[in-house]
Order: sequence, then structure tokens, then C-alpha cells
Amino acid sequence: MNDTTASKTESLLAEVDQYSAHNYHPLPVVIERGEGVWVWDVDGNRYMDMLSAYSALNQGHRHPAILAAAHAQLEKLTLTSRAFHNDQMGPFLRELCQATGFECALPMNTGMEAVETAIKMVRKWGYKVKGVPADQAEIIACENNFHGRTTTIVGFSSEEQYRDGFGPFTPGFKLIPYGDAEALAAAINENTVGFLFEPLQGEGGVVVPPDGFITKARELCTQHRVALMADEIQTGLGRTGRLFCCDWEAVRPDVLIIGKALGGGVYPVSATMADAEFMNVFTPGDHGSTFGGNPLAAAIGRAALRVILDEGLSERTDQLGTWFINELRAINSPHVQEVRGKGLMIGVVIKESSGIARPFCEALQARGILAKETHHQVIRFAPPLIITQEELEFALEQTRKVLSV
Ligand code: IF1
Repeated sequence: MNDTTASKTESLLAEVDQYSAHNYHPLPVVIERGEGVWVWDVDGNRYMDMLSAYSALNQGHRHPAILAAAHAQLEKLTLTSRAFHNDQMGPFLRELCQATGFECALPMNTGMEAVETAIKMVRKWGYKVKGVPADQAEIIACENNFHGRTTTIVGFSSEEQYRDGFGPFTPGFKLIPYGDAEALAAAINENTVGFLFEPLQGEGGVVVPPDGFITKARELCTQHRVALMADEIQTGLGRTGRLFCCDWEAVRPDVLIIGKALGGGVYPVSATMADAEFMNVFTPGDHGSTFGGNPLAAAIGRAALRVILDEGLSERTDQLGTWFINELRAINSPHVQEVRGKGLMIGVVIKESSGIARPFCEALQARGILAKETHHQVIRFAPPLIITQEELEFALEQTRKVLSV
């Protein structure tokens, strides 16, 4: 880094430090360009993006097919609100329903909005269809969950920092230990309307549930007429080596919540999927969003989904991820307690005796790899799913050097 470029990074960091809320602790890198799995900072340094904006970049930075769809739509129409129809939303929702096997979709923008949509839909289904007494509906979630940052959602977070100072919270939520089917069975009562879970916990530290947990949860929810609500915002769209993580156990949830990569790394696009039994509880005016289902989002969502399907990203993720996890384990690093995950959603757990994960992420940055820690001890690896074997070998080599010191 020479003097002028150093001042460029430093002046940009100082600007953000002065004008931005301090709600993040980013790595000290200022990115100005991205292409595929690579990004370049303002000093011209190249890095491999091993975070993919928390799995919102499964198709890589600026995928040409997604950019082409965005540019074409920008030349035509970008926003109508839902007060009028547009020519992109119908085809987008049809393609989304065909790809996921659900009868209906409600388009939103961010993941948290799709989660809130699912909560409202399942609660209303509980009252109108299941017959739960007014305001008595309960939804079960898991400890160490992450479903977004709204006040209702953080209200059932088990992470104190996500709750501190934001109360009072929305009632009607219970937590069970993640992956504990017996606890789920015990928590269900006649007022339970839904079980909201991540099929693999991302922020919780890339935690894979015990084999068969999702199947057991499906059985219990069917038995007690409880909506199985899968939050696949991070695990979905190929990330774990199947189109959806629930596919690993061939489980069909009642409600499927997707986002992040549905926007192709270009635009916020999310959706809540369900069959008519649930979706029909919404009547005109019940729920909505200024931008939900807008033509630009729909055109981009169509292209983003097509890339995942046409480029077989789920299948290649299964192969590449299996190889990468095995090679990371084979490093046999004295600092590593465990390597866990599925597909290209991987967590390298650092032993407490080796300190926290952040310094390892900083060492990786110095070697041209951008990775982010989660929950102090875990280095999260989640590259774009278009990564090549050769690029993954580069990431492995740099990781080997950092973990072997
Ligand atoms: C942040 C975490 C990841 C998600 C799941 C819903 C949402 C997310 C499973 C909400 C979002 C993002 C949010 C972002 C960082 C990132 C994150 F560290 F926060 F927890 F990925 F693990 N369900 N996750 O992972 O989607 O409203 O953000 O579009 O808030 O710091 P969103």
C-alpha cells in the first residue's frame, strides 16, 4: 500500500467512522469493485470473497445474466407499488412456485420482512383455520436462532446483544434447544401454530442439527397440526449442496422463507412460500410493502433463480463443499477444534486455547481472503457457489498457511 492509496483507504474509513452509526465492526478493507468470487479494494488489492454477503452472492459478484436482466428492466419499468399490476411479478412468482413446489408466494424485500410475513400468516392461520383462541397463538423457535433484526424477531433471540435495549418484545414465542426433537414435542400445546427453524444455523455458528431432526420436526408438526416454518434465507438456493437444506432429509415444510441470493447479489428480494391453506388467510389490505414484488426485483429474481437452476449450482456446491470440508479437516491444524457445515456453508471452529477467530480472519485478509468470524470462535467460509476448483484450492492454500502457524 503506497502513501496515496493508504490515504485513500484511511480517508474512507475515517469518513465512515465519522458519519455512520457504529453498528458493525467490519474488517478494515474498502471494496470498490467485484467480479465473480473476486473483489478489489480502493488500493487495487484483490481478495477472494469467502463470505458472499452472508450467502446473498451465491451467483457471485455481478453475474452477467443477472446484470443483463437488471439493465433491461431498468430501461422499462422499476416500480409500480402493488396498487397496480406489473408484467414481471406474475411470471416471477410462477417460476418461484414451480421451483419450490408451493402453490403460492408472497414477495417481499429483505429476509426479515419475509420472516415477519411468515409469522403473521401462521398466526392468522392459527386463529382462522386451526381455531386457536384470539391472541393465544404460540410459535416455537430455537436457541441460537437468527431470523433478522426486527423488534419482534430479536424478541425471541437468545443472543443478549441482539435484545439489549430494544424491549418490550412481542409475546407468543418459546425457545427450545436447537436440534432437540424431544424438547419440540414437549413444547407443543393446543395453541402452538408454528415451529420456526433454520435447517442449519448460520449466525449461531454454522451448526448442523442431528441427522433426522428435520424429519422428526416434520412428523411432530404434522401430528399436532403445527406449521413447519423453514427459514432458508441463508441455507437456501444451493448453499448447502441441495436447492434447499430441507431437501437433505426430503422434508417439505409448510412455509418456506427465502431471500438473500434470490436477489442475485444485485437487489433485495425475498419471498414467503406456502400452499393456499396458509396463504389464503391474507385478504386485500391485510399485509404489504411499498417495494414487495416490484418489477425490477421480479426481473432480477427471475434471473437469479435461473442461474441457480441452469448452472446446476446446488450439485456443484455438494461436490466442491465436500472436497473443501475434507481438505480443511486434513490440515489437522493445532488451532482447529472442528470443521463443520454442509456444501459451501462451512464453519472452522477455533479452540479457545488459540484465542478467538477474528485474528485468523485478519491473517486471511492479509493473504487475500475475506472471511468473517461468527460468535467469536468460528471462521465462516461461504464463497459464491460459482467458485472454481482452482479458486477453492487457492483459498485452501492460504487457509492452510494461516492455520498452520
Ligand atoms: C446482519 C447474521 C447471517 C439470516 C437468516 C433471516 C435473516 C438472515 C437465517 C434476515 C440475515 C444476515 C443479516 C446481517 C448479517 C447476516 C447474518 F450474522 F446477522 F446472522 F447471515 F448469519 N434469516 N442474516 O441469516 O435477512 O433481513 O438481513 O435480509 O443483520 O448483521 P435480512
